[in-house]
Amino acid sequence: MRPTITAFANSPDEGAGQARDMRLRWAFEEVGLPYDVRLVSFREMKQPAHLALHPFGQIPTYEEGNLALFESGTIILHVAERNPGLLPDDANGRARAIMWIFAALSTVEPPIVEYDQADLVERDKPWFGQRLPMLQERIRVRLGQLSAHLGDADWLDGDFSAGDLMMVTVLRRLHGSGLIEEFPNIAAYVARGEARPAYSRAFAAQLAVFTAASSD
Ligand SMILES: N[C@@H](CCC(=O)N[C@@H](CS)C(=O)NCC(=O)O)C(=O)O
Repeated sequence: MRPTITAFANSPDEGAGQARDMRLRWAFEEVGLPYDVRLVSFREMKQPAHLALHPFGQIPTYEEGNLALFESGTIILHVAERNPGLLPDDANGRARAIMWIFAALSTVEPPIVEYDQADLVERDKPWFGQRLPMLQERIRVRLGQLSAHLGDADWLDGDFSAGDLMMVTVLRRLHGSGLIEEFPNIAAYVARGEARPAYSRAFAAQLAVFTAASSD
């Protein structure tokens, strides 16, 4: 059954591919699954109809028949488990790929989101100048550890998997910060993910929403 996801009608990143529907779009493109998108405004996201799908009033959501899901990690796992291409066939390899989804979301993403948020809403605060280096250092620690694990491998564990898809989307949030460039193998890893044809199709689809909204 063809799923429907929700995405920002007006993405604050202006089509830079940071909104989390990008993860879903990329996964659908990797496995060749057609999907529909329902665009929602910030106001609609906080209304009862959307809150019934997503109790925290966010995007993305995923609907397929009578199944409704939220949380990008859950949705990626759901798609990866039901469609070949994003998880290895062997049980141990699958478990490790899933481990990397969790690592991306629960170990690498939190300091990156905290840095993003501070950059967005705390720039005019008197403590910002002191807090920023601490936030950057937390990210550097994680990137250093990830860089040591990755070494000169193309992907985190064998072939490209849903774990890489999630990790690359998380790391992309650092574009413009200069932090990725401090770790050349991580920079190359992110670029490798972004060079995948499925990634390009997903990016173009998300960008098209911004382009259409800004020409209205
Ligand atoms: N943990 C959630 C985070 C979802 C999330 O933060 N969504 C953002 C867009 S990328 C959002 O809807 N922000 C608007 C808001 O929180 O009001 C996931 O991975 O799906």
